[in-house]
Amino acid sequence: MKTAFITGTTSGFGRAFALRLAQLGYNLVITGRRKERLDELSAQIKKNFSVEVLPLNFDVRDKKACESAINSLPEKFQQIDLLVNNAGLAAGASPFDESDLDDFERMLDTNVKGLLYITKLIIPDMIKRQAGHIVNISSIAGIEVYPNGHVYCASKHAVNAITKGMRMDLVKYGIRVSSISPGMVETEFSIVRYHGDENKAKAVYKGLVPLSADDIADALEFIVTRPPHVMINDIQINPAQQANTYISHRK
Ligand code: NDP
Ligand code: 8X3
Repeated sequence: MKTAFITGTTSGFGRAFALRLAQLGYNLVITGRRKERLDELSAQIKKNFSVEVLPLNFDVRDKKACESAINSLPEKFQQIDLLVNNAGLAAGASPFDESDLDDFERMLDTNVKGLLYITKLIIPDMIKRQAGHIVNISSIAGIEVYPNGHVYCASKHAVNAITKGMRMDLVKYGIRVSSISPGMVETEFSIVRYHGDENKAKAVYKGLVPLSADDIADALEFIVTRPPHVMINDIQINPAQQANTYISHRK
């Protein structure tokens, strides 16, 4: 049985990935900061699927916490076959000059540095085994910059550069590196982005049918179920009513 390590499973894509990978028969290490949600997801997976689940509660911005979580994995979870770097956020959507430096740091520390901490800790074993698959969750924001997107877009452009660089440097070890680049998906993403303002969050999806976390789990399933000789580099996926980061057809 294969084991997957997923960051950010307390909500949105990460939760949908955990349920989908459990359905595909993966043992799971599920992670995030909100412990009650991790415990609830763990119980749900154990009840419905015959897989092993290890919930690990830590902040990906905390390098020491990442080290102690990964370096103390119980033996049966030590061989990670699939790493899904999903934990991330946008904080704020104001013009650059009106935005908050703390928000910039939260995004860069989570979306970029957190991904680096986790990946560096997980790859030594993949290199030893000359096998493994890393899927980084990027965004349409990694492809195009949009007004008021500045640092969030920068963080996802960084994810894309890191993904391409990792692919070049890890190919010799038989490690596949993929990414998923979605447009608008209704999760808790916009609630977090607007600092808890649910009305502003709802307005993001007004007049269109956004993607769901399950649509993104479909993309992940496609990537991880290809035969070993196939590497999907990136899947770009938008709602049908969204052409790019700033052109949407709203009804
Ligand atoms: P959600 O807000 O629903 O989920 C985000 C997840 O990331 C939560 O489980 C959260 O867990 C976790 N997370 C955030 N910060 C940290 C942290 N410091 N340490 C550990 N875990 C953290 O958003 P989505 O599911 O939509 O987002 C998932 C990924 O998809 C992100 O990288 C996002 O940028 C990307 N994305 C989202 C799109 C969208 O439209 N929704 C489109 C394109 C990409 P907790 O708070 O419990 O720690
Ligand atoms: C989230 C999608 O368009 O808000 O990454 O940047 S978008």
